[in-house]
Amino acid sequence: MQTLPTPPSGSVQIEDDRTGLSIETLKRAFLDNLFYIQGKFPALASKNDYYMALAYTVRDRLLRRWLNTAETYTNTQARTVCYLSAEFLMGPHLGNNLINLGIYDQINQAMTELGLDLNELLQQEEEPGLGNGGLGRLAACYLDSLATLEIPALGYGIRYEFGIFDQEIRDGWQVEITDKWLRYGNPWEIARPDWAVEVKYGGHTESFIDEHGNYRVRWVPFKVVKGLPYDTPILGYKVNTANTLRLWSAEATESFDFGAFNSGDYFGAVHQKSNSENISKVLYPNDEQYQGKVLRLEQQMFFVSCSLQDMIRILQMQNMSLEKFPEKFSVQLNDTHPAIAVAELMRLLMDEHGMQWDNAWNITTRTFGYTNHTLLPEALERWPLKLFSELLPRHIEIIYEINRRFLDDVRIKFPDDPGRLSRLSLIDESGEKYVRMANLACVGSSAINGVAALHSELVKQTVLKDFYDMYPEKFTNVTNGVTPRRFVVLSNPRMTSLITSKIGDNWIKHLDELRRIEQFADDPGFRYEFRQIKQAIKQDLANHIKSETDVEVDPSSLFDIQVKRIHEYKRQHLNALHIIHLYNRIKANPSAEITPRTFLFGGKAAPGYYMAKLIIKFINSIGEVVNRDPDVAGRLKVVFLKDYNVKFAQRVYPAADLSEQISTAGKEASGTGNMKFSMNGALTIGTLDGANVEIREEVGAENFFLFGLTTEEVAAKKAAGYRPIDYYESNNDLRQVIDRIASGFFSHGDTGLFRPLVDNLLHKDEYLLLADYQSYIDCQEQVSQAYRNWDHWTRMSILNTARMGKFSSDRSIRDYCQNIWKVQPVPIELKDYTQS
Ligand code: H53
Repeated sequence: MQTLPTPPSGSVQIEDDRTGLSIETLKRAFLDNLFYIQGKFPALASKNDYYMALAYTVRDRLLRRWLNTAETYTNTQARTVCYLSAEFLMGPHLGNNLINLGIYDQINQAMTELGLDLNELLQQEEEPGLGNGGLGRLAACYLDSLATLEIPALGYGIRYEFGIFDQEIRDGWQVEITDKWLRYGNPWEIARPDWAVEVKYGGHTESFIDEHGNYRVRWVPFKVVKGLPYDTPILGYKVNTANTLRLWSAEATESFDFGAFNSGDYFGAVHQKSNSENISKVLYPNDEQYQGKVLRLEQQMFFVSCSLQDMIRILQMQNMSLEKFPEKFSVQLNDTHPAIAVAELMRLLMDEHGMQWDNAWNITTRTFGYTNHTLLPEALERWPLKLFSELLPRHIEIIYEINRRFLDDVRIKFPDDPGRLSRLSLIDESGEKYVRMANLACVGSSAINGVAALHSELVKQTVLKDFYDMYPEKFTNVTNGVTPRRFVVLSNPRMTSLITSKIGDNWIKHLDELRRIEQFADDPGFRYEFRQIKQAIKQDLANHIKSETDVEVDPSSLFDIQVKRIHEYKRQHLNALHIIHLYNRIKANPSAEITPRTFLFGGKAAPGYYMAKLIIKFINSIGEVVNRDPDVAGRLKVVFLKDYNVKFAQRVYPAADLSEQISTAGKEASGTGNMKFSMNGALTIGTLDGANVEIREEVGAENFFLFGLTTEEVAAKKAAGYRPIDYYESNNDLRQVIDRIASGFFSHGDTGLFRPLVDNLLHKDEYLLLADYQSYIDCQEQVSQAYRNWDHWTRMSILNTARMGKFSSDRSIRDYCQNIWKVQPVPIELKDYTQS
């Protein structure tokens, strides 16, 4: 290693190798980390060694901000947001940290000078896939915005050893591969064994009278698991705030049961250990599908209890009384997954800290807010009472008491209404008994919100109607948002430079300022550059597709993209019907005028969701036929891109011309992919569902392709007895599409393969594909026509980007801070530890 020159005393400031930002210092620090952390020198180093050395170099530059932040929060006893979420879908950290630190260019330069390619090193990072889809990614965007807005915040979740599975496609089918993301180590986290806590399960409770004559309960558990926190710094954009994502990993309380070990039961001794560690082993891979597995409830209890105990520790460390809990912390429940927190906080306050019920309840209800993310009945969590009581015997007692008092309040407000009482009860007693987690969350929170304007209205009218009648003042809306740092600046550097060259870079923190590029929408030079950039990005994606799938796609064709979890309500198969419609048109008349299109799909299906997996096979099978039919002459290409994740999403959004947001109205709570596409200049084809409604309002109806039934129309159609077969029989074109599938044309003559899909569409069609079919096809025809006028298309595209300010997650977080959390920014000053 190079030795540092000694400066003449007092005259030269040496840049510290762990904080300095000059190219020379960065290079030196990088080589130092390669040597001392990876134990390699350049001749021996792998790409991963280089990635790790760079990650540590960047992490060093975060640490001062992180520690300054922690110190400031402690000294000021700052009010803090705690975001409780079973999922955090963070995506790769390196690129984002470079952007937020403002050192992307310096690092790029330093790597180039060392003969390395920064892009290659960025690709090397194994992303932490600790989430399924929208809900987990939203949590990650919110952490970015909380830090950027200098709001004291902690994200609390689970450090799954295996995140969302990697998806392979074999013979057109999805195959799941274990995600071993920790295999090469995780440079972004720091373990904090000092702050480990214990979580109890099972056993029984005993009551006793304490020395003050109070009735108390003692819980004698069957097993105790240790929760070990791992912290990851979350730096805001160009601020000194670095908040913490604290993820809990489960361990046995004793690595070995020495009793069993000494008596010769080696297996039994190790078994207890591995049993405990199972709790944080793997993320459940279902999105919006409740899974009544005991391990899942163990996971929920695990991270919730660890996190609440951690908050109490923080409070005590700051010499604050427990009474101050709701002033110190605002705790947000991300869906019902952490809803057990309501009972657990009650238990901690009463059983562990000797508080009386009324006081504990007052503290609890002032602490929590609950966000609802879905109306789908299959996603609503309800635990079989027996399973719940066996695992959490103390919590069920507390829930009964909450329920008893709550139902008394209901009786006062709504006398003689037994139906209402049974719907509102925390226990479902209509058949087999269940604990209703949404009801627990509603009773125990002071605020309840949906995630888009339409969704929040539907929440009040449908799933939580009785709660709305009971507590109308608790209900609000916070429309979702996404971070422009990751999804514009990092994903789309070319568009970022173009915009910044015109209006400066203030928009990155104040996305409303993007409006200022509206004035260039009619400037031919600007339009030209905007379009050139899109073309270049499409070319890059085309190259990637070629290398991944060997399919050649035309970068000047319309890139029509649908990437998201595969689910029937999201209607990837409606998109597929449109492809077959176009294909049939070509087959009927090979010289038909067809706007060339590349259809791109990506997304994972829950491993147990048969229909979703069949839809993947269906899309791949269509691609197989269409991509090689000489009549098509390359005008249509269909590609399913495997293993859609955050890293890949960042390449995809900027390359889209058309964004498919085609869920049945009333089913998609918000959607956030819709926002990421539009910010990057894609036009949307969509229904009046979720945040599409608000996106259309913002970008203007003339810059949005709308089709399909409204929520009310969907409900009316179903109420009137929807018969999909009527659409099949009365629409020739639709009939030809369905018949083509049923004939085995896309399945090598096998008429059985896609029969479940066809039968479902003809005889059930829960998501009304056939009812929306013609409207969708007509709308797609308008898209094709519009794309022929590139200049006008580009204008619409620019206006989409310019008008997306509302959908920055900074705006969402401001809404939460003002209306729900009541928390203020705490700016962080940089203190130089190296001098002290
Ligand atoms: O949450 C997103 C929404 C999206 C909704 C999604 C979601 C999950 O990913 C998982 C469970 C759940 O209840 C909801 O489907 O519409 O945009 C963030 O709010």
